[in-house]
Amino acid sequence: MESRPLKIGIACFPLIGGSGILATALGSELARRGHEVYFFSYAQPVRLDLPQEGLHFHRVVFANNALFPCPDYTLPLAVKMAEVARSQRLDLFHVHYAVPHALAACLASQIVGSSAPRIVTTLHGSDTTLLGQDPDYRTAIEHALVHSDAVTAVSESLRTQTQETFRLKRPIEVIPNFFTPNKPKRRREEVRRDLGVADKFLVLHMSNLRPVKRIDLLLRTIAMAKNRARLKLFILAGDSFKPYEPLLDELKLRESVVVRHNTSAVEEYLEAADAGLYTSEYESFGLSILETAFYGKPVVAFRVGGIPEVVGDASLYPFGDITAAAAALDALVEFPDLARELGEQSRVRVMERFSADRVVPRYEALYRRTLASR
Ligand code: GMT
Repeated sequence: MESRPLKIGIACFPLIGGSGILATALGSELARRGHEVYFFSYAQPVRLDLPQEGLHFHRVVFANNALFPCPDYTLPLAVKMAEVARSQRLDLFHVHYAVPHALAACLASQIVGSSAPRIVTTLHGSDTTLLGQDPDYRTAIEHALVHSDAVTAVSESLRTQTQETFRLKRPIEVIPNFFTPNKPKRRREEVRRDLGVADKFLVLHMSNLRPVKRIDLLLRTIAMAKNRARLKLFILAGDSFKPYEPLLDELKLRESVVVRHNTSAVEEYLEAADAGLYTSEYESFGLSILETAFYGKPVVAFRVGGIPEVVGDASLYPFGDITAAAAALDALVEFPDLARELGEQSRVRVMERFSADRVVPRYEALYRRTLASR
């Protein structure tokens, strides 16, 4: 198969959130492998380090024409993608989420005409789990999936759910997320001192705090732990923690919880932690869980969505069983050697399955297959 470097347009959300983080990491890896990568988004993705050879960023400005009562994103995105596809002769668009990115790619492709880039769409979850249930969006998502040249899902669980939701005839390939740990800039002891955790057992939670993350269950799990006085929950929040302040007081957890906001340098906190706690009611994959495991920290979580595919089944509990989750945390606090051993097992597992070297070539192979079938 031809192996010339490719010109790839990536459309993603720029926010702290797994899909944007994955798309950004993928773009960087592809550029490092010699491809030219063009990002499209309304802001520079949080972990996109520019300048890097082979990486380009095209900002999309929301259209706020006085003729229309509300701003529009999909049209300006499609136009920008079409312009760059023409001027740079892009081979393909790799879009993260059907709405709005694959739809914009479909429109861009129609604008460009016969030399249009191929479209690879990666599903991260909400196209299927949320918008797929909404009649206002469902048809649009189906259209985008049918008109993509290839569709991938980040877990087997999401693939199954997508096939059931949309009854698609087309194949969906599972290509899981990957992660490359960075070396922390500060030492573990320094970070722990800064967080005021001293010799406490540091339990990390990283998320955007959306309702699906069930922060109520996260706090209640800590409140149930027998060893609550010996641990600290550190929440790295991608959004405001304000809605959960009353529950913090109700559960008398002020002393047990530290919250920090919007940081892209997660590695030093991952290194400083002793374990991870995730209480989502659904995760198509759970990129934060993968990141936690990559730093050798044991993860306590519920057995939902794609999480068992990431960390295996052993340390997972039925959704909502905070008694079991709290008992698991207690055991880790009481037996720190066990915590380290479980963390190490988890690290070996994820390194084998979810390193960039394992996963990125699968995307490259898919791109080449898709182009070959033109
Ligand atoms: O839920 C989030 O944290 C954000 C969301 C996103 O769009 O970034 O995450 C989704 O995509 C990630 C990357 O594939 C997955 O790791 C998350 O599990 C998925 N979130 C949900 O399924 C709720």
